[in-house]
Amino acid sequence: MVTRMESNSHTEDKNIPLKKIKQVLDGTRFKEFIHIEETGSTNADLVLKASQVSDDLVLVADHQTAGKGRLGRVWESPERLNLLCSFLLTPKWSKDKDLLVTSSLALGVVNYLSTIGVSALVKWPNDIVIPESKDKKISGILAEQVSGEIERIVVGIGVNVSWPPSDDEGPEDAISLKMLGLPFDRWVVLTGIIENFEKQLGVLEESNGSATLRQEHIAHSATIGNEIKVETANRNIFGLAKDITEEGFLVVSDGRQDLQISVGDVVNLRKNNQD
Ligand code: BT5
Repeated sequence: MVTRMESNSHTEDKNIPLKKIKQVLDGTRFKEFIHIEETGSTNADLVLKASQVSDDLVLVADHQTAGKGRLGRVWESPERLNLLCSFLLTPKWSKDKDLLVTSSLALGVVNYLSTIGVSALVKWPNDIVIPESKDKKISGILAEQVSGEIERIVVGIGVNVSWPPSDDEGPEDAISLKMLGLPFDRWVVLTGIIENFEKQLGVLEESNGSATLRQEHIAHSATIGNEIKVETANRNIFGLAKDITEEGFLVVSDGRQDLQISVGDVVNLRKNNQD
């Protein structure tokens, strides 16, 4: 089903390939696609909606006035140029796999990008970066748990598609498909990501899904093998990024012991096989 969300929705927008989106959704758990012209944050909208609807769904906004990153940070994007999308999910997996929703979406995006010739990696925990462009960030992911009678998860993704509109304005440390020479339409990117995310959620649901995702994450990691700094809430940890656990934790060896980190920001200090 394809619907409008609020009165300012532009679902009638002729540029949105609703037929194609519906076709793609038909093969997935997502029962509904909602498009909205402007909102604060698509994640915040779905967190509110989680108690009102039981279906899993996809929400896309043309513009966010308060796009959220992790830990109170901001996700920036000009109107209509990039993909701003959130998914509402009902976990069919055990709670210990919840953290893996972020890596499932990240790997889905990396797999999709490879189909259009873009080699991308996952910078733990939630960034998609382009190694050939000094690890500039093309996409970020934010997952939020919504407690209630039935647990729900909202996972949002921003993908830089056609940013910047002209050659001279560009986001610092960010890169887009357009900057990589790929003039893509955000709706094409959306359908590709939905298909690939659904596949990864299928993997997550398998009994050995955590192990499979761990291996895939390590194989597509921009973090493992590097000397890193991890900024956590109470301290900075310096060491070698050694491993990712089946729960999605980063394992860092600080020279004395291996530490498992569930939340933090990674700064790559020295890359493996470089310098
Ligand atoms: C993220 O946070 O990367 C998660 C971003 C999730 C955004 C989506 S958009 C749809 C959905 N609705 C929302 O409200 N959010 C989600 P974090 O790891 O904290 O990174 C945030 C940092 O990335 C910022 O502090 C900037 O440095 C940088 N940044 C902001 N906008 C960017 C962009 N468009 N491209 C690359 N980097 C960006």
